[in-house]
Amino acid sequence: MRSKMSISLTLVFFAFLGCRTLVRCAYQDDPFYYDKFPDGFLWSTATSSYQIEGGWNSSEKGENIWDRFTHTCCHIEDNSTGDVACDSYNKIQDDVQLLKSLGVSHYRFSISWSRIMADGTNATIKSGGIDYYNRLINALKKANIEPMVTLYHWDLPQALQDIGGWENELLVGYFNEYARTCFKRFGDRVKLWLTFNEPFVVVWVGLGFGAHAPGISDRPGEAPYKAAHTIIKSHAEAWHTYDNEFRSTQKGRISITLDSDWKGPKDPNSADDKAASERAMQFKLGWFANPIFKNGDYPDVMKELIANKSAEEGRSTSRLPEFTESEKLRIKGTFDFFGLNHYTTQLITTQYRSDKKPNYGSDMDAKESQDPSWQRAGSSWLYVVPWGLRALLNWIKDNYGNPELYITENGVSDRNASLQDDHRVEFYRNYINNVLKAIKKDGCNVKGYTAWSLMDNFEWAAGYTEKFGLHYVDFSDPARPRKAKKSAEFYKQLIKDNGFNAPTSASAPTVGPRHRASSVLFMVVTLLVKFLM
Ligand code: GBH
Repeated sequence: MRSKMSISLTLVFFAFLGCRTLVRCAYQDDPFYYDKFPDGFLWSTATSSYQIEGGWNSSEKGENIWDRFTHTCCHIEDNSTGDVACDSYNKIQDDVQLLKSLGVSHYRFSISWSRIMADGTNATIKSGGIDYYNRLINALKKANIEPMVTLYHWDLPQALQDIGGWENELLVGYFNEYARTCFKRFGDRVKLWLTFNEPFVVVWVGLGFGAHAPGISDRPGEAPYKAAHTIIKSHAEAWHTYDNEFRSTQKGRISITLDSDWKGPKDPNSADDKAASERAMQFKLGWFANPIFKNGDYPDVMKELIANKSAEEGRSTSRLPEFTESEKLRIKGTFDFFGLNHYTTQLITTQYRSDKKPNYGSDMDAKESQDPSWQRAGSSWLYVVPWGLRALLNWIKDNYGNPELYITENGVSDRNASLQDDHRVEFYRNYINNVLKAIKKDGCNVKGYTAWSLMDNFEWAAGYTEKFGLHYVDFSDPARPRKAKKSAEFYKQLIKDNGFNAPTSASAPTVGPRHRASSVLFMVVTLLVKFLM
């Protein structure tokens, strides 16, 4: 009786106060939140080697899988290549100038493996490539910008693909040698490292359906699992190499960057949709995060579903490889923070496969769709759903013990050459506001944010048709001039303010004293109700 009364009392206050600090309302209904980010919050922007550098055969650089892929017809939408791209190989000063003007504290870029080791091994170390990254890192340090360096952003030396690529376990050793060389050569100045960028995309888009290099698509139920297995071990070994040989002197931190969409239940009130959403999250983010950030092994639901389907297909073993007990111990906890790339959201329902064809895509018994009201972008897969980022950050907090987290990519595309990119300003404003809410209202341990990308660049299979830049690049001009878009000005101001200043006009929605008073009142009542119950 008394508890029933307390519940109705609580409900009345929920209704009275609407979406307030202590009320769990739907993220999408939560109004814009004006506040600052915590002191020391890290602001960054990112690029990757193949997408910007060009100089594809300079300084004895070896061929990599993206050179091979783009030089072979017809994988790229506009038949373009990264041969010149933004010509960043010759434009260090220009790029650093853009970064200085933005006022970022950090710059995330990647090292091209085949620039450092032409065939991917110690036998072919190239001083020209090492020299390029030394000059870039020194220019950044001089400008007071901290480098955040990704070792592998998809451009595998072709010679290593020729022996089977990530499906060959020998790559664990080769990657470790490459990582060690980078720590040795650059670690005196680089204090933030990422082993892999988005291993999911490497194994699924590259080796599952083949839209990315090396373009393998004949075994979508096997190759991705096998390659992921090698990548997870490679990551773990490189982490241990840093931990054992470099951490005490270089005092940096190292992790991996995983990409994840938010895969929410289509009907949030349906238990079946919620279970499907959970499966989809575990099959995408959990595939890599569960071993590294949780227990050294794949998520239970993956092990179970893939084993069942493998048996159904008449196999004696699961298509999902197993880690040995000592491998699990070696993998578990190989992170110093959580690196996260995020762009978009899908709605998930259950769907069982109709055939017995082995395919990662149907192993999870889930189907995705989008809400028709969601705004589109220049990429067909990218729907603008700002609250999805907050939902995802909370899912990570709840599943992996609220690790320190850096958002290492977030951004939006268009197909315009316009500098008036208002839609991108809105995108950043709303996504970053959801990061702020995740920190301040939900207690997520987010330490930094990175905008993708510093400038328009080679967008993989889409070539130069999809643009993600804060800066416009004229790819028809051999000098590749860069120009700030409106979004660059917006990001610059946001960094300067370290958050969102409340609008001054009286009519604008604010988070003022009235809100604070109601929050306090609400807190008191909640405590009272809890006490009574
Ligand atoms: C990131 O991937 C990458 O890290 C970055 O290099 C890239 O430029 C940026 O996002 C923008 O895309 O259309 O079927 O070929 C984000 C994940 C992976 C999403 C590839 C789009 C294309 C699938 N992306 N995917 S398809």
